[in-house]
Amino acid sequence: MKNLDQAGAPPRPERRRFLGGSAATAIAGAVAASAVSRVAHAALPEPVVQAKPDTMPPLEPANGRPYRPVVTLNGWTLPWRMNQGVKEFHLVAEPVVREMAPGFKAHLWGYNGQSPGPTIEVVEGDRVRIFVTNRLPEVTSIHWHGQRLPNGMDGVSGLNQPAIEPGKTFVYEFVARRPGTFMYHPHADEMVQMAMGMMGFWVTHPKLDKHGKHPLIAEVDRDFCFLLNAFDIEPGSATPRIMTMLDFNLWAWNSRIFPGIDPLVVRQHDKVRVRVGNLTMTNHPIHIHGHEFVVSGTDGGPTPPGSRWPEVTADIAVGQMRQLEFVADEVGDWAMHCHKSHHTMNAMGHGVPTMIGVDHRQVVGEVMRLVPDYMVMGERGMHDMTEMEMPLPDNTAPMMAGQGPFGAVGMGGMFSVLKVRKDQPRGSYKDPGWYQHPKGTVAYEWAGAMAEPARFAAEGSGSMPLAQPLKPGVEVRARKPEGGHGGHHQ
Ligand SMILES: [Cu+2]
Repeated sequence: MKNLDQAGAPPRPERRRFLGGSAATAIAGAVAASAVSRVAHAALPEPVVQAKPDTMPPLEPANGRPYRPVVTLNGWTLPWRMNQGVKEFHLVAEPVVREMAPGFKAHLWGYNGQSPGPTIEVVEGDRVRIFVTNRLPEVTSIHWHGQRLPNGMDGVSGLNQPAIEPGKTFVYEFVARRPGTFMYHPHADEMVQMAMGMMGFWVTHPKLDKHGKHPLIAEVDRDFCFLLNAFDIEPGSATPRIMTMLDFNLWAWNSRIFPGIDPLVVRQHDKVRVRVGNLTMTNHPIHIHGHEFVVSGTDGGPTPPGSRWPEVTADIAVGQMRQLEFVADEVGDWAMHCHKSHHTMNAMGHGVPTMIGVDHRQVVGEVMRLVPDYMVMGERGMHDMTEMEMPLPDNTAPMMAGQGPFGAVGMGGMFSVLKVRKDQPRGSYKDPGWYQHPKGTVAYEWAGAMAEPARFAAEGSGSMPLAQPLKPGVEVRARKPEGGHGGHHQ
């Protein structure tokens, strides 16, 4: 197995030991090239594995037709070899340890060392041959979600092919007929294998005309992609519960959770494309601050320009893919996240009652005499959770974490930051640090006199007069039910 190290990064000592010297400094393209020279005549391409959850620089195509490669958030692109005009890839389905956030490692199933598996990038019209080796303890198969291909290559085990037994390698071969954004995932014991993290991204770049253009697919400066995925991992454990149908507790982008998700770094005025695929069991309204985007493509391909309209949130349903495109013309650190608020939190106990407005001072004293460690959560909202140093079981992601330039961000899960910078070098994805706001452009505390609130005099009473006079007012105090996971399904 070959290891792919980060392009240009100095080798870490432990990696050097593992790789034994020169290979550790190889850049991604060189790895691909050496893989070709060393095994060009072997029957099976040597699989390339990735040991780290870092965002790898775009993999410039070393051979085949040129294209502008994508950047997989906290992921990488699988090198290939050309074999008599066919692009050959080797995917290995296997158990992996994925760092989902610093300090939190999950035991998942994936491909070539990571979950999700590596992104596969090809060009419209390429003939593609993919070797799939099964190193799982049970059968698997791969379905190439969204592709036009011969029926026997569609990967539904039992329907289109026999399932791949443990230890066996199958070969898929087809022509990438349609440009766009695709995914791959098993179609054997699907619920378990997808709950364990088996999935990957696939991008087919367009074939261009003689002017280097495509009528519906624009060239962009930055092209990001990630999959939406979800896990149910009890705090303190490392392996997902596989029988969970809807009640997941970790909402991830490429099996990473905030603050473990890398920022999307762009240069001001860059044309940016973000490709998102949803392999969770619920929809995710993906929201970008500071900019409007258009949906330039779906699962079915590029959208005709006349059908596009500006939005700031795109709902991405289960099994769907969307391409969001915009010009990043506003500098700053812009939040980008799923708009379901509980998807921007990490695992927590669900039976937390609403404590806002409940004064605990007396009760706490009473309880603390009985339980010295007793701590009240959520009395003033849940923000205290971001600063509370609560004892967590080992290998647990904090519920809401991440430190920004002004304090705790109070987010987890499906959250990242779009960093737009005027002086970001072209093609550089290096994190520029926090945005330096020009003087006078940050919200600030009011220090002057407070005006008395002017109550609006003519309050409405609905569209019709009441048939009966009102009884004296009743105040409602809402409180979430305690215990169990009921009613928290999506
Ligand atoms: Cu969501």
